[in-house]
Amino acid sequence: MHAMTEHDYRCGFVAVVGRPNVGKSTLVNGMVGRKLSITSNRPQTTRHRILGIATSGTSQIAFVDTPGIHRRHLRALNRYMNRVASRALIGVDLVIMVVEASGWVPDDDHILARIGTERGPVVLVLNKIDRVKHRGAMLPVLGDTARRYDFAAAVPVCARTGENLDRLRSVVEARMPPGPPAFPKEQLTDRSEAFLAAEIVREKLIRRLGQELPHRLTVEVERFDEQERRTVINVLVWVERKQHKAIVIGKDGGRLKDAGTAARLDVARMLGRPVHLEIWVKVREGWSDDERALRGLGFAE
Ligand SMILES: Nc1nc2c(ncn2[C@@H]2O[C@H](COP(=O)(O)OP(=O)(O)O)[C@@H](O)[C@H]2O)c(=O)[nH]1
Ligand SMILES: [Mg+2]
Repeated sequence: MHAMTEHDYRCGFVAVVGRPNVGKSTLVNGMVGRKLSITSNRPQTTRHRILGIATSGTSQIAFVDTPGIHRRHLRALNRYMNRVASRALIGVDLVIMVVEASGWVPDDDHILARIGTERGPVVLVLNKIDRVKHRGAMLPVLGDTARRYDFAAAVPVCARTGENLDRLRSVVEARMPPGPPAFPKEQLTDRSEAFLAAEIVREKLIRRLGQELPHRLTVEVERFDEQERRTVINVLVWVERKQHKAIVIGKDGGRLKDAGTAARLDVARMLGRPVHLEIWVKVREGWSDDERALRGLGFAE
């Protein structure tokens, strides 16, 4: 047996790509073992590039969570998200492409085409195996995907429960370049606590809204104040129309209150201390198709 030396350590960057809703953010959270990136079955849940850093005794792997690539309704916000998703591929050591285990769909071809061929190995993750009735049903899907691209590996997982993520970790780790850790070992992300808190507020709201409004809503931290006993956070929720504001607030303020309570509990758990959270909903007409408004709201590359 030989002792682990500095030369055996591996460190690298992995971009996680795929069409919207396949479970990219759930997967990154699972690999890090902490919820960093918000998830929902609504469109545009992930809008920014978010690093999830998984450090072990043998490796440090920085997973780059990305927005899904959008092909329709290209407002300024969608174009921003597409740029973020494309740039996330630059300089990574490996790409994880996530598809649903139930089978390849035409939009997956579009993602594959955007990955290109000069990005190093591409590992295919077949997610949501919990929805596949029996394992035998996976065989034709695996055969089909193998014909589409020379994937370095294909790993079926359930990101939601963590099933088979160990296997994925070793498949990825084996392909990371040797090198010392790039981040301190306790660092889990490149994002601030204020950013993560605002994202949690957005998650709680969009999970309580229909399919359309989540596009039209964004969050901004106005105050993040670490006091002696608690952290005081003020969040602004921006919508595009008066009617949207009424929907977000809900009857007798019920929806906002409910989302606020859920968000406060999650943020307090994340920070490990009590949180006082206030949320205001404001209208800013057309913010999602206005480059300048977007930059002011934190959509800057
Ligand atoms: N059944 C099932 N649902 C999952 C799994 N992974 C993610 N989901 C759900 O799929 C939806 C989209 O997940 P998300 O991580 O936000 O997808 P993203 O848009 O690719 O980042 C959410 O409702 C998740 O809870 C899984 O392994 N099984
Ligand atoms: Mg996501």
